[in-house]
Amino acid sequence: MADTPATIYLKDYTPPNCLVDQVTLDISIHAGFARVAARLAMRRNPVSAGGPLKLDGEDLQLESLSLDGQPLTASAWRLEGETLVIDEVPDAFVLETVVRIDPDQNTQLSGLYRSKDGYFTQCEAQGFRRITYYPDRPDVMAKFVCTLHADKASFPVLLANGNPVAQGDEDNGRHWATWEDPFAKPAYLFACVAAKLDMVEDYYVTTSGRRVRCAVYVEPGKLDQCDHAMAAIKKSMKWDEDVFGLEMDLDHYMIVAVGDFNMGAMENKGLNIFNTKYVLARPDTATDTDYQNIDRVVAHEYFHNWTGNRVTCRDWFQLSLKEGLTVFRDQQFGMDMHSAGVTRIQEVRGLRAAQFPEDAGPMAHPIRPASYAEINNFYTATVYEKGAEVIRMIHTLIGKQAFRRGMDLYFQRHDGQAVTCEDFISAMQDASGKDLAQFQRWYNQAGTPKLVVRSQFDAAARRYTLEVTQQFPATPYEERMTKDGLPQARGPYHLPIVIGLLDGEGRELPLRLEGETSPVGTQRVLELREAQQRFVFEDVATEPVPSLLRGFSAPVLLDYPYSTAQLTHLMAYDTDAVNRWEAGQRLATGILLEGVAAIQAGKTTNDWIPQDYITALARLLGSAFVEGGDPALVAEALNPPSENVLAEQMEVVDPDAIHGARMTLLRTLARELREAFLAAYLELASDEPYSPEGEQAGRRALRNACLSYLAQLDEAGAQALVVGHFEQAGNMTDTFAALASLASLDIPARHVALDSFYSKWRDEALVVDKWLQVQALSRLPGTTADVRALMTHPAFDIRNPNKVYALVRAFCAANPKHFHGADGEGYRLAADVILQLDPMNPQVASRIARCFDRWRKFDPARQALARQQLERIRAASSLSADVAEVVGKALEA
Ligand code: B3K
Ligand code: ZN
Repeated sequence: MADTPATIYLKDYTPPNCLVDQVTLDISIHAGFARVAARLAMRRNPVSAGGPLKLDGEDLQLESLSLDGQPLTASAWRLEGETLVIDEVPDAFVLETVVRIDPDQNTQLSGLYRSKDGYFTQCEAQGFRRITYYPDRPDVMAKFVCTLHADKASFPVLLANGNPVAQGDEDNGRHWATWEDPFAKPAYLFACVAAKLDMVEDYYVTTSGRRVRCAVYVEPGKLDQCDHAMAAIKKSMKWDEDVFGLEMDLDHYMIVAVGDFNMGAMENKGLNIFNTKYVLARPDTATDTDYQNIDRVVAHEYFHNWTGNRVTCRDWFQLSLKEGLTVFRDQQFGMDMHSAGVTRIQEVRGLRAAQFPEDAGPMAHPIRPASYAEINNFYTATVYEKGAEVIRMIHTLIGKQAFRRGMDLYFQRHDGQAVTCEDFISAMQDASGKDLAQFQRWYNQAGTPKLVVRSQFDAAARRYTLEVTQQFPATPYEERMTKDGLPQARGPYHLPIVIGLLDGEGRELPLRLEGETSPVGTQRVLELREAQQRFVFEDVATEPVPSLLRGFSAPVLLDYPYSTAQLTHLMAYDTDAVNRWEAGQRLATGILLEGVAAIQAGKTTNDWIPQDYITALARLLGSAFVEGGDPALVAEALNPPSENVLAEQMEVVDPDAIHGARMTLLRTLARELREAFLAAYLELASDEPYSPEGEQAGRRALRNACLSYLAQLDEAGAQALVVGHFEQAGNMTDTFAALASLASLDIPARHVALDSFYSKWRDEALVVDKWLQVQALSRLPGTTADVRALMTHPAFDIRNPNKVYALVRAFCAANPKHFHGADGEGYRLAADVILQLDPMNPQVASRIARCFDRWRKFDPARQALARQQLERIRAASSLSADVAEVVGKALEA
């Protein structure tokens, strides 16, 4: 059995005892190995307690070691595990090392590794130690100069952070290039590339007149897929100047796309490295969603240049300092660039699908955890998405202008530093005058709080009262911390409840709170601080319908006893797009849970679907076509909560009943609203030239939503419509929508479509991923076996993270009917992949392992099957810390 990985605690943080001022790297790449010579100009840290110099290293072969020009004698240094320890160092010194590494065999994709077109790096969080010995921690910030050497014909492009300073040819057909980064940075932001790539460049002139060269490097032959990413860079640069007054600080801003990459992208200073998925796009290869994701990821990485790079994290516990804030910034950018309502709805959907289950499961942690075993396991929905919600709450509580002043103050105080979440909060508090002491609980408490809201209407006194109670039960995180002797204090949260009240005609009421002399607008931010708090509205003539948590103003569960009539009222009249959508989701959830109960009771009818709901959806669909209608919002509203989100609502999850109820609802709606869906489908057809932007994409989203309803009809005519849509599609959005529907239909056209799609796109890796994904998500019986078979198809490669995500993670995370199949085959498949992948790429293996998180929510038979697989994984010899932590916590919780 694998060892339990050691736990690292925030409380144990101590400042580094030595600092690095200057790093001079010389990386020479050869077939089968690379040699890295590092010269570190170091000095003792005046604020540290002293002690030996310790340098992190991983998979390095040390060839030479010298201090101030003198080779170190054997007794002067030692290896403790893989850490290089030197007991005696002077106050200031130069340490030189030469190591040999093997990038060709680096399947972890952390450090320097080989991909199809050359060599690339990924250093966050702790990959730099796989390149050279170094104090690999974010609070050590140094200036870097990097020289690369490689074969010129095979790897004509040599890049590193900062500015190119010199280059030349050398013997044996090799060449070299030196890059210098003028900004001090932590090692996790180091990057270099030696590859054969095509490049497109453009210029952006900043407000202060800096001419920035923007370049996108991609696999040869793919320059026709770079326009959107390039436009996104320039849009992001402009937006950050306009909204936050933040300018690009370098002369070169480069994005390099690579097909083998563990995550989305990486914000290395001036040299971002991206998964191809977030760069390459052409109308026939990428969907509208892909285009939007590219905008967002490009913006995210660019925004990190200030929130993350200029001001970085003191230690990895502070990860949300840069990630939560940067996600918040890319979300604001998304809301400014696309429909604000739809953007926000998609975020809320994502939060419920990924973060709420995480907060309710064995890996629950606060946005700033106080301990971890493997930091790579904490690049989570909690740190990122809940982290962004926490920043958003500050924005709501103090207002846009004070938030901007807080950002300015944060940069004024901390530019060039590695800081903590408290430093950010202090800047916000000092700039706004708002006391944020209690608010900091969001950084330290795990779990999704629940707000229980009850209302009373006193007609005689014309008074409407909302009584809010907060619940925040302890999670396995708090239990674990208590066991570790670090009990975490818990208390009520400080949060904003954005609210409006609607009267019987759907009008917004002017809001006058108790103690105020006149109403202040029709929408208010109520500040909740107490475990129980009451808000009293005066001058209310008739009982209103409350629109609570508008814009999803806090990441909480809301318990308010809405009646069906109130929900349909909100769906029709709420001025807040998120709450209009939310009302529909609530209504659908209630109905679907009744359907689940009916199926569990052995009923096969659909009489649990109220006619009112069908009428409400018909009205909703119609609203897309009236003046001012928003087809994209309607498309969102037509999509009921996913099976996974419904599962979170159940005490014991019944994946078959949930699937059955949801499918019955979709089929019933398809039958009842057939004519409306068909009319909308025809009306929304367009022969405009493709653009991924705004209105056109919204119309496509609604048209494809109608198509997917029609595809539920077990009728030749409807199926022919889907096949026709596939055959005539003029862009990947339409092609993919039709293919996704066909993948769940047991008709000959399914195979014809899948085959023709594959033969057309077999050489376009990202499109092949889509082909794998639609099959992984199929509802058809036999899907688990199909996924297993696809794992041996030439299109699949377990060493490529995108392939694993497209096929295996899609199956495990988004096909609950089959992943949780009663025969246990889904669990076995996942475990097989985790065990095979862990020795190659623990980060990706660990992400698949997270799919077991909710295993205890299922019935005893499924629990037994899941436990069997979890135990089987845990029993493997030499399991990575990544997988060991996830599986260990899943079994312990
Ligand atoms: N900061 C990187 C994440 C790197 C994760 C390494 N395991 C991407 C991002 O959030 O922008
Ligand atoms: Zn980030």
